[in-house]
Amino acid sequence: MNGPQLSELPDDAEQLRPYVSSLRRGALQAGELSAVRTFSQGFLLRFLRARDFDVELSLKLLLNYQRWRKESPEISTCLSPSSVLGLLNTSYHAVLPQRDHTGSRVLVYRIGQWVPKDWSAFQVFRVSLMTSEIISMETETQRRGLKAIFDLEGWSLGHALQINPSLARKISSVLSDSFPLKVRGIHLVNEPMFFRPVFAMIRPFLPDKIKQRIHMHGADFHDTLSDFFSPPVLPPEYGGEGPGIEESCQDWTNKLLQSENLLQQIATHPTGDIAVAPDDSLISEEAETEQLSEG
Ligand code: VIV
Repeated sequence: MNGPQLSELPDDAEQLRPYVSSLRRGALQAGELSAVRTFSQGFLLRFLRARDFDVELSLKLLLNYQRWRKESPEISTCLSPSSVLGLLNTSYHAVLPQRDHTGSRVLVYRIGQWVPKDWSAFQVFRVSLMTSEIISMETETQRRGLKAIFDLEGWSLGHALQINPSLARKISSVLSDSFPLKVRGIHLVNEPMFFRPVFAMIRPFLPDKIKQRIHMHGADFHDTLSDFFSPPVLPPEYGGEGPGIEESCQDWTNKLLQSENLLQQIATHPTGDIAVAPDDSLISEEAETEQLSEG
Protein backbone atom coordinates (compact mmCIF):
# COMPACT_ATOMS: atom_id res chain seq x y z
CA MET A 1 0.00 0.00 0.00
CA ASN A 2 2.71 2.48 1.00
CA GLY A 3 4.90 3.93 -1.71
CA PRO A 4 8.64 4.36 -1.41
CA GLN A 5 10.05 6.51 1.38
CA LEU A 6 11.32 9.91 0.26
CA SER A 7 14.80 8.98 1.42
CA GLU A 8 14.83 6.00 -0.95
CA LEU A 9 13.93 8.02 -4.04
CA PRO A 10 16.64 8.89 -6.57
CA ASP A 11 18.32 12.14 -5.72
CA ASP A 12 21.65 12.72 -7.42
CA ALA A 13 22.46 13.21 -11.08
CA GLU A 14 23.68 9.63 -11.59
CA GLN A 15 20.50 8.16 -10.17
CA LEU A 16 18.11 10.52 -11.94
CA ARG A 17 19.46 10.05 -15.45
CA PRO A 18 17.83 6.71 -16.37
CA TYR A 19 14.42 7.89 -15.14
CA VAL A 20 14.62 11.12 -17.11
CA SER A 21 15.72 9.23 -20.26
CA SER A 22 12.98 6.70 -19.92
CA LEU A 23 10.23 9.31 -19.42
CA ARG A 24 11.62 11.31 -22.35
CA ARG A 25 11.51 8.21 -24.53
CA GLY A 26 7.94 7.47 -23.44
CA ALA A 27 6.87 11.04 -24.21
CA LEU A 28 8.39 10.89 -27.68
CA GLN A 29 6.63 7.60 -28.40
CA ALA A 30 3.25 8.93 -27.25
CA GLY A 31 1.47 9.92 -30.45
CA GLU A 32 -0.03 13.10 -29.03
CA LEU A 33 3.37 14.61 -28.37
CA SER A 34 5.01 13.53 -31.60
CA ALA A 35 5.39 17.15 -32.71
CA VAL A 36 7.59 17.85 -29.69
CA ARG A 37 11.29 17.28 -30.28
CA THR A 38 12.25 16.73 -26.70
CA PHE A 39 11.60 17.86 -23.16
CA SER A 40 14.13 19.45 -20.82
CA GLN A 41 15.23 17.34 -17.88
CA GLY A 42 14.10 20.00 -15.38
CA PHE A 43 10.60 19.81 -16.80
CA LEU A 44 10.48 16.01 -16.82
CA LEU A 45 11.73 15.87 -13.23
CA ARG A 46 8.61 17.70 -12.07
CA PHE A 47 6.47 14.84 -13.33
CA LEU A 48 8.81 12.14 -12.05
CA ARG A 49 8.97 13.64 -8.57
CA ALA A 50 5.20 14.20 -8.46
CA ARG A 51 4.79 10.45 -9.03
CA ASP A 52 7.71 9.21 -6.91
CA PHE A 53 9.66 8.16 -10.02
CA ASP A 54 7.07 5.72 -11.32
CA VAL A 55 7.78 6.36 -15.02
CA GLU A 56 4.45 5.03 -16.27
CA LEU A 57 2.44 7.22 -13.87
CA SER A 58 4.70 10.19 -14.64
CA LEU A 59 4.02 9.80 -18.36
CA LYS A 60 0.28 9.65 -17.70
CA LEU A 61 0.56 12.84 -15.64
CA LEU A 62 2.58 14.55 -18.39
CA LEU A 63 -0.04 13.65 -20.99
CA ASN A 64 -2.89 14.77 -18.72
CA TYR A 65 -1.13 18.08 -18.09
CA GLN A 66 -0.82 18.66 -21.86
CA ARG A 67 -4.44 17.67 -22.42
CA TRP A 68 -5.70 19.90 -19.60
CA ARG A 69 -3.85 22.89 -21.01
CA LYS A 70 -5.34 22.32 -24.45
CA GLU A 71 -8.85 21.82 -23.13
CA SER A 72 -8.69 24.88 -20.87
CA PRO A 73 -7.33 27.69 -23.05
CA GLU A 74 -9.54 30.23 -21.22
CA ILE A 75 -7.42 29.51 -18.14
CA SER A 76 -4.03 28.30 -19.38
CA THR A 77 -3.20 30.71 -22.20
CA CYS A 78 -3.18 33.91 -20.15
CA LEU A 79 -0.92 33.71 -17.14
CA SER A 80 -0.38 37.42 -16.61
CA PRO A 81 -0.23 38.51 -12.95
CA SER A 82 -0.61 42.17 -13.91
CA SER A 83 -3.94 41.35 -15.60
CA VAL A 84 -5.34 40.26 -12.22
CA LEU A 85 -3.48 42.79 -10.08
CA GLY A 86 -6.73 44.26 -8.75
CA LEU A 87 -7.67 40.86 -7.37
CA LEU A 88 -4.20 40.16 -5.98
CA ASN A 89 -4.19 43.57 -4.28
CA THR A 90 -7.24 42.60 -2.23
CA SER A 91 -5.02 40.10 -0.35
CA TYR A 92 -6.84 37.22 -1.96
CA HIS A 93 -3.88 34.87 -2.10
CA ALA A 94 -0.52 34.08 -0.53
CA VAL A 95 2.09 31.38 -0.49
CA LEU A 96 3.23 31.52 3.12
CA PRO A 97 6.92 32.31 3.64
CA GLN A 98 7.51 29.19 5.71
CA ARG A 99 7.03 25.57 4.69
CA ASP A 100 5.21 23.29 7.14
CA HIS A 101 6.95 20.67 9.30
CA THR A 102 6.97 18.15 6.41
CA GLY A 103 8.47 20.64 3.94
CA SER A 104 5.20 21.27 2.07
CA ARG A 105 4.44 24.69 0.65
CA VAL A 106 1.42 26.27 2.34
CA LEU A 107 -0.98 28.28 0.16
CA VAL A 108 -3.81 30.46 1.41
CA TYR A 109 -6.84 31.49 -0.66
CA ARG A 110 -9.26 34.00 0.88
CA ILE A 111 -12.25 33.43 -1.33
CA GLY A 112 -14.25 36.24 0.35
CA GLN A 113 -11.84 38.78 -1.13
CA TRP A 114 -12.94 37.71 -4.60
CA VAL A 115 -15.81 39.96 -5.75
CA PRO A 116 -17.51 37.77 -8.38
CA LYS A 117 -18.91 40.66 -10.37
CA ASP A 118 -15.39 42.06 -10.84
CA TRP A 119 -13.48 38.86 -11.57
CA SER A 120 -14.55 35.77 -13.48
CA ALA A 121 -13.88 32.26 -12.19
CA PHE A 122 -11.43 31.85 -15.06
CA GLN A 123 -9.37 34.82 -13.89
CA VAL A 124 -9.46 33.48 -10.35
CA PHE A 125 -8.41 30.05 -11.58
CA ARG A 126 -5.47 31.62 -13.46
CA VAL A 127 -4.06 32.92 -10.18
CA SER A 128 -3.84 29.34 -8.89
CA LEU A 129 -2.27 28.17 -12.11
CA MET A 130 0.36 30.95 -11.97
CA THR A 131 1.30 30.04 -8.42
CA SER A 132 1.35 26.34 -9.27
CA GLU A 133 3.70 26.89 -12.20
CA ILE A 134 6.07 28.93 -10.04
CA ILE A 135 6.20 26.63 -7.03
CA SER A 136 6.45 23.49 -9.17
CA MET A 137 9.87 24.75 -10.31
CA GLU A 138 11.17 24.35 -6.74
CA THR A 139 12.89 21.01 -6.14
CA GLU A 140 11.82 20.92 -2.51
CA THR A 141 8.18 21.51 -3.49
CA GLN A 142 8.41 18.82 -6.16
CA ARG A 143 9.45 16.44 -3.39
CA ARG A 144 7.22 17.62 -0.55
CA GLY A 145 4.12 18.93 -2.31
CA LEU A 146 1.70 21.55 -1.08
CA LYS A 147 -1.12 22.15 1.33
CA ALA A 148 -3.86 24.68 0.59
CA ILE A 149 -6.04 26.57 3.03
CA PHE A 150 -9.29 27.94 1.56
CA ASP A 151 -10.96 30.57 3.69
CA LEU A 152 -14.57 30.55 2.54
CA GLU A 153 -15.80 33.35 4.78
CA GLY A 154 -18.02 35.51 2.55
CA TRP A 155 -18.86 32.69 0.14
CA SER A 156 -22.06 33.82 -1.58
CA LEU A 157 -24.55 32.83 -4.23
CA GLY A 158 -22.62 35.04 -6.64
CA HIS A 159 -19.58 32.81 -6.14
CA ALA A 160 -21.57 29.60 -6.39
CA LEU A 161 -23.15 30.68 -9.68
CA GLN A 162 -19.69 30.94 -11.25
CA ILE A 163 -18.90 27.29 -10.61
CA ASN A 164 -20.61 25.13 -13.23
CA PRO A 165 -20.07 21.38 -13.74
CA SER A 166 -17.48 21.96 -16.46
CA LEU A 167 -15.40 24.17 -14.17
CA ALA A 168 -15.88 21.74 -11.27
CA ARG A 169 -14.43 19.06 -13.54
CA LYS A 170 -11.41 21.24 -14.26
CA ILE A 171 -10.89 21.89 -10.56
CA SER A 172 -10.94 18.18 -9.73
CA SER A 173 -8.59 17.36 -12.62
CA VAL A 174 -5.84 19.72 -11.50
CA LEU A 175 -6.22 18.44 -7.95
CA SER A 176 -5.88 14.81 -8.97
CA ASP A 177 -3.86 13.98 -12.07
CA SER A 178 -3.36 16.96 -14.39
CA PHE A 179 -0.75 19.09 -12.67
CA PRO A 180 2.72 18.02 -11.50
CA LEU A 181 2.34 18.87 -7.82
CA LYS A 182 1.59 16.57 -4.89
CA VAL A 183 -1.56 17.86 -3.18
CA ARG A 184 -1.01 16.77 0.41
CA GLY A 185 -3.84 18.60 2.12
CA ILE A 186 -6.82 20.84 1.44
CA HIS A 187 -8.16 22.71 4.44
CA LEU A 188 -11.48 24.52 4.23
CA VAL A 189 -12.20 27.08 6.94
CA ASN A 190 -15.34 29.18 7.52
CA GLU A 191 -17.23 27.18 4.92
CA PRO A 192 -20.94 28.09 5.04
CA MET A 193 -23.78 25.57 4.58
CA PHE A 194 -24.37 26.68 1.02
CA PHE A 195 -20.85 25.81 -0.01
CA ARG A 196 -21.94 22.15 0.15
CA PRO A 197 -23.72 22.00 -3.23
CA VAL A 198 -20.58 23.34 -4.91
CA PHE A 199 -18.35 20.90 -3.10
CA ALA A 200 -20.78 18.13 -4.11
CA MET A 201 -20.07 19.01 -7.76
CA ILE A 202 -16.29 18.68 -7.32
CA ARG A 203 -16.09 15.72 -4.94
CA PRO A 204 -17.36 12.87 -7.16
CA PHE A 205 -14.47 13.36 -9.58
CA LEU A 206 -11.78 13.20 -6.91
CA PRO A 207 -9.85 9.99 -6.19
CA ASP A 208 -10.20 8.62 -2.62
CA LYS A 209 -6.61 9.57 -1.87
CA ILE A 210 -7.41 13.27 -2.39
CA LYS A 211 -10.86 13.07 -0.74
CA GLN A 212 -9.17 11.79 2.40
CA ARG A 213 -6.89 14.81 2.39
CA ILE A 214 -9.74 17.33 2.43
CA HIS A 215 -10.55 18.69 5.88
CA MET A 216 -13.58 20.84 6.69
CA HIS A 217 -12.84 22.98 9.73
CA GLY A 218 -15.89 25.25 9.88
CA ALA A 219 -15.95 28.50 11.81
CA ASP A 220 -14.14 27.18 14.90
CA PHE A 221 -11.08 26.34 12.88
CA HIS A 222 -8.45 27.67 15.28
CA ASP A 223 -8.37 24.49 17.39
CA THR A 224 -8.34 22.02 14.53
CA LEU A 225 -6.14 23.85 12.02
CA SER A 226 -3.38 23.90 14.64
CA ASP A 227 -3.41 20.07 14.62
CA PHE A 228 -2.00 20.30 11.09
CA PHE A 229 0.20 23.39 11.13
CA SER A 230 2.60 24.60 13.81
CA PRO A 231 2.33 28.21 15.09
CA PRO A 232 5.34 29.65 13.22
CA VAL A 233 3.86 28.56 9.88
CA LEU A 234 0.40 30.17 10.12
CA PRO A 235 -0.40 33.89 10.13
CA PRO A 236 -2.02 35.27 13.32
CA GLU A 237 -5.36 35.53 11.43
CA TYR A 238 -5.34 31.74 11.28
CA GLY A 239 -4.16 31.17 14.84
CA GLY A 240 -0.42 31.15 14.21
CA GLU A 241 2.59 33.29 15.02
CA GLY A 242 3.98 33.86 11.52
CA PRO A 243 3.86 37.11 9.54
CA GLY A 244 0.39 38.65 8.99
CA ILE A 245 -1.65 37.42 6.06
CA GLU A 246 -1.72 40.82 4.32
CA GLU A 247 2.06 41.02 4.34
CA SER A 248 2.39 37.50 2.93
CA CYS A 249 -0.18 38.29 0.23
CA GLN A 250 1.76 41.42 -0.74
CA ASP A 251 5.06 39.53 -0.83
CA TRP A 252 3.61 36.78 -3.00
CA THR A 253 1.96 39.32 -5.32
CA ASN A 254 5.39 40.88 -5.84
CA LYS A 255 6.89 37.48 -6.54
CA LEU A 256 4.18 36.82 -9.17
CA LEU A 257 4.72 40.23 -10.76
CA GLN A 258 8.45 39.54 -11.00
CA SER A 259 7.58 36.33 -12.83
CA GLU A 260 5.33 38.04 -15.41
CA ASN A 261 7.66 37.26 -18.34
CA LEU A 262 8.31 33.69 -17.33
CA LEU A 263 4.60 33.00 -16.84
CA GLN A 264 3.65 34.49 -20.19
CA GLN A 265 6.29 32.32 -21.85
CA ILE A 266 4.85 29.21 -20.21
CA ALA A 267 1.30 30.22 -21.19
CA THR A 268 2.16 30.65 -24.86
CA HIS A 269 4.51 27.68 -25.17
CA PRO A 270 3.01 24.61 -26.89
CA THR A 271 3.96 22.25 -24.04
CA GLY A 272 4.73 24.61 -21.17
CA ASP A 273 8.36 23.46 -21.12
CA ILE A 274 10.37 26.64 -21.37
CA ALA A 275 13.45 24.81 -20.11
CA VAL A 276 14.26 27.03 -17.14
CA ALA A 277 17.15 25.77 -15.07
CA PRO A 278 15.86 24.17 -11.88
CA ASP A 279 16.59 26.11 -8.69
CA ASP A 280 19.41 23.70 -7.86
CA SER A 281 20.47 22.20 -11.15
CA LEU A 282 21.28 18.58 -10.36
CA ILE A 283 22.40 17.36 -13.71
CA SER A 284 25.21 19.25 -15.37
CA GLU A 285 24.83 20.77 -18.83
CA GLU A 286 27.32 18.19 -19.98
CA ALA A 287 25.16 15.30 -18.86
CA GLU A 288 22.15 16.90 -20.51
CA THR A 289 23.93 17.16 -23.89
CA GLU A 290 25.05 13.57 -23.59
CA GLN A 291 21.46 12.52 -23.08
CA LEU A 292 20.18 14.37 -26.13
CA SER A 293 22.71 12.76 -28.41
CA GLU A 294 21.65 9.38 -27.05
CA GLY A 295 18.84 9.45 -29.56
O1 VIV B 1 -6.28 25.44 -8.60
O2 VIV B 1 -2.48 21.92 -6.74
C1 VIV B 1 -14.79 26.28 -5.38
C2 VIV B 1 -4.39 23.25 -6.31
C3 VIV B 1 -5.38 24.16 -6.76
C4 VIV B 1 -5.33 24.59 -8.10
C5 VIV B 1 -4.31 24.16 -8.98
C6 VIV B 1 -3.33 23.25 -8.51
C7 VIV B 1 -3.40 22.81 -7.18
C8 VIV B 1 -4.44 22.75 -4.89
C9 VIV B 1 -7.57 25.53 -7.95
C10 VIV B 1 -6.46 24.64 -5.88
C11 VIV B 1 -7.28 25.75 -6.48
C12 VIV B 1 -4.28 24.67 -10.39
C13 VIV B 1 -2.24 22.74 -9.39
C14 VIV B 1 -8.34 24.25 -8.15
C15 VIV B 1 -8.28 26.72 -8.58
C16 VIV B 1 -9.66 26.98 -8.06
C17 VIV B 1 -10.32 28.17 -8.76
C18 VIV B 1 -11.77 28.39 -8.39
C19 VIV B 1 -12.38 29.39 -9.34
C20 VIV B 1 -11.90 28.86 -6.95
C21 VIV B 1 -13.32 28.84 -6.46
C22 VIV B 1 -13.47 28.32 -5.07
C23 VIV B 1 -13.45 26.81 -4.95
C24 VIV B 1 -13.14 26.52 -3.50
C25 VIV B 1 -12.96 25.11 -3.13
C26 VIV B 1 -11.94 24.31 -3.92
C27 VIV B 1 -11.40 23.14 -3.16
C28 VIV B 1 -12.38 22.03 -2.92
C29 VIV B 1 -10.17 22.66 -3.89
